[in-house]
Amino acid sequence: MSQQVVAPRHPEWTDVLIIGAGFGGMRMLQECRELGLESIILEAGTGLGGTWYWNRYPGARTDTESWAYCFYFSEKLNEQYTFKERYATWDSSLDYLNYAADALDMRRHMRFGRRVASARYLNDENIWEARTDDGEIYRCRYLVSASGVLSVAYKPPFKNAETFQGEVYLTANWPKEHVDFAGKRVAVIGTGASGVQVIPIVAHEAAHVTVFQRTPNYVLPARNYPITDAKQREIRRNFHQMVAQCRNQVFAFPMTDSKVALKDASPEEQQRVLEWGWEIGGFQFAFETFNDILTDRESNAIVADFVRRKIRAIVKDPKTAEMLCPDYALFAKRPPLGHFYFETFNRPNVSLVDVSQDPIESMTPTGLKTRHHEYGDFDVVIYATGFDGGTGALVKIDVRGVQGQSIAEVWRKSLQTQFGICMNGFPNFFMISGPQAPFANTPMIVDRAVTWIGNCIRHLDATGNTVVEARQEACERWTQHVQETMDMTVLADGAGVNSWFLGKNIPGKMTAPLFFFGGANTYFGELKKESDGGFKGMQFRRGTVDAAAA
Ligand code: NA7
Repeated sequence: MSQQVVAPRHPEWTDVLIIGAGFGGMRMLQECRELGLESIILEAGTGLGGTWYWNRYPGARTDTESWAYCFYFSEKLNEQYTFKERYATWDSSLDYLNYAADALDMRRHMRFGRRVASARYLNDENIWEARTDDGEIYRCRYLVSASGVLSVAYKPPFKNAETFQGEVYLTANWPKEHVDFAGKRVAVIGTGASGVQVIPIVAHEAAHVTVFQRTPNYVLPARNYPITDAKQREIRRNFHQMVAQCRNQVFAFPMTDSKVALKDASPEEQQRVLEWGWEIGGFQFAFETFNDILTDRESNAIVADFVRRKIRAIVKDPKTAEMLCPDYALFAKRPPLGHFYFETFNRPNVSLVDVSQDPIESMTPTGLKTRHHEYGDFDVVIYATGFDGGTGALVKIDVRGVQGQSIAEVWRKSLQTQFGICMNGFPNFFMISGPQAPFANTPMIVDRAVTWIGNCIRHLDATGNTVVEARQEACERWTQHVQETMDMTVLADGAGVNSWFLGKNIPGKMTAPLFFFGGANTYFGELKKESDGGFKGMQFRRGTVDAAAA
């Protein structure tokens, strides 16, 4: 077999090379402009949008209110945009990002169809060199990864997967062409946030949908609604208030954390407030009702019981209802928002199969086999089986630091970062939404991280230095803090239920908290403290920056 030899091309120079043209990459591009730095974004897709470019399955939408899932640096940008629904569909999110790219003239910095395969730090020149998988070479002063928290899809390696004769789709890599389910028998594997969104929509069209569930989820009602003109005016009027609200909320949502502990309320008051939360929907159910749901096990158990009662009230078949009832702490796994999810199981064309004790092992030409059963007769199989979250994207790229060590090797031994933004041994390298940053309303996390990166680069310049990296002690401190804060919440229980917050959903992946759950608002405070205090956790020094070597 002849092997294609790709001739090395002349490296292209830019001050900042950004990987990924989603929210993070675009926000970084804006910061580079403010810093007066030239930047290029390399994007694997043929268009911008990141998550919303790839996850275009029917039903895909945000779980954050659309008007708070945006760029926050320009009121004018949002004033001229009309949000359509409480939760933006994938194409509305894409529309917003495309609108922003045009309004801010960002496209000329973006190169599409470029997948970064490797990046290495060149010690002598103090520059980064990145290569795409088709052989392009870029050199830069700063390398910024905005490659996404959930961008590497996980597809379980079922035996004989290739023998299935029907159509196969992955929610995380959905085709651009319309997929027709009319009259088809569809199997959906997975009931996380993606499965929960796709199942009700496909059920409207398909002849039959069989849902294969391994772990049931606490699906909270989203209570979506169209945005009226009056609501739109209110959104515009309250822009700054919304930004302030997000910065103060534990998950950076546009809501106000309750100041009341459930355990301090009477049983009647508990039920009254939870009913209110259930009706108002979304994450307000968890955050505007009581403030101890994530930290107090007894309070959590009362709320979990409340949700189970709702499931039993909605789902008519008692056996199905029981299968849909989770028995672990609410938030030990990320609770999805549902759009008539539980109601879907009352449809005559939807059935639920519990594979928790009888795992799926292989595919057949017409369906799949668990250890004890065979399920056949499917025209379509949809995998909604999640992501190699947090670390997946950077592990896939061969990123090498000062000693030639790869991020994959380093993280295999121990995951340690400063704020999920930078690492020891990887100078002038920044991660946007890297592991150990909060998992919350992503655009806000990204916004604060990029502001911090911008200030760090300003500090570097102001001190006459050219090399910056996180101090090892600072990374150890942050890692310990990430662990301790996680241990203070019920999220630590995720270890027992395959939580991707801990890397438990990927067989063989090291288990560690992949996100900071001490509160997004606390995180923003920590970032500010570090920046205002002169970046004590970072070490700055002089090195050559040899653009001429590029
Ligand atoms: P998730 O939340 O990781 O869900 C993946 C689902 O796939 C989940 O129900 C898994 O069951 C299931 N799964 C994974 N492997 C298997 C096998 N081998 N057999 C059966 N079922 C399996 O990913 P999503 O894409 O839904 O959501 C990820 C995030 O994206 C979401 O939280 C939002 O923030 C956006 P399990 O629960 O592990 O037992």
